[in-house]
Amino acid sequence: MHTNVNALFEALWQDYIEMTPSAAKVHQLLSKGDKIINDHIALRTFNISKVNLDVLAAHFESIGYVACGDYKFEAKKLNAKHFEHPDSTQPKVFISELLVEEFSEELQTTIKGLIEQVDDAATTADNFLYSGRHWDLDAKTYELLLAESEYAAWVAALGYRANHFTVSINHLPNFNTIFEVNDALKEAGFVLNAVGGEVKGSPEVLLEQSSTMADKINVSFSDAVVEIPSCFYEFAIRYPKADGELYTGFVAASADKIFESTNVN
Ligand code: OOG
Ligand code: NI
Repeated sequence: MHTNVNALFEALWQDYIEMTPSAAKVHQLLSKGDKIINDHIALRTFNISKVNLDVLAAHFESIGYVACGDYKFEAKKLNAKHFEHPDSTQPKVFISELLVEEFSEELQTTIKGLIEQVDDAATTADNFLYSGRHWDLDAKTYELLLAESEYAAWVAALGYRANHFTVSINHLPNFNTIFEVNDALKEAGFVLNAVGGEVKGSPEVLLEQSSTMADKINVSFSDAVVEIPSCFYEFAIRYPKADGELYTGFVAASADKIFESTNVN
C-alpha cells in the first residue's frame, strides 16, 4: 500500500489520463493553466470478499482516510461509501461495490470465475488501485455481462482504476457556476451525461454535479479488440451548510445518474 497521499493520487491520475484521452483537454479548458483541485475520485468493484469495497478502502484508510457516508442504489444493486482525509484539500473518495448475489446465477458464476484469478497478494500491493484487470475476459462474456449490468461489464473489462476524477468548481478562478462550466465544455465539443438533466442536484441539496460521457477506447479481450466506454470527467460545486462549512457528502439521487456516464449508449 502507498504511504503517501500525493504519490497515490499521482499514480491514479497517470492511469486515468491514459484511459481517458479527453481528460487532458478538459483539464486545459477549465484550468487555463492554473492548478485544478479535485473534489473527489471514484472506484468500482464487486462485493466478493477478496476484492470488496473494504479491500479498496483499506488503501485509503492506511493513509488517513475515514469513512463518512453510506449510500444504497437499489435498482442498480450497488452499495457505496465515501471517505474523507483530515486534510480537506485532498480529494474525497467514493467507492461502490456490486451486490453480485442479487444477479442471475450466470452472472454470479462469471464474476466469481474472474475474481478467482486475482492473486491475494495483488490486492494489498502498492499499485492495486490502478492495476486494471487481473483476469482473462472474452468479448462474448463482456456482452453477456453488459446485458445484465453496465456496471458489472465495466469492472470486468477495465478492472481496478479511478473511473473518474472530479474538478472542484469552487476552486476554479475562471468559472462561477456549473452552467458556465457545462457551456464551455459543450462549446468545445464534449458530450455531457444528460440522464435526468445535465445538472444533477441543486443548491438545496448543497451539491450540483455534471459529467462528460465516458471516452471510448480500444480494450483488448482474449479474442478481440473492442471499442468500449472507459472513464469520464465530473464537475462539482458545493454549497455551505447552516454552520457555514461546505457540504462534504454525496447525494444518492444524483450519484445514481452519474453512474450512467459509462453507459454504452
Ligand atoms: C460513481 C458515481 C457516483 C458521484 O459523484 O455521485 C459519483 C461511479 O460512477 O462509479 O461519482
Ligand atoms: Ni463522482
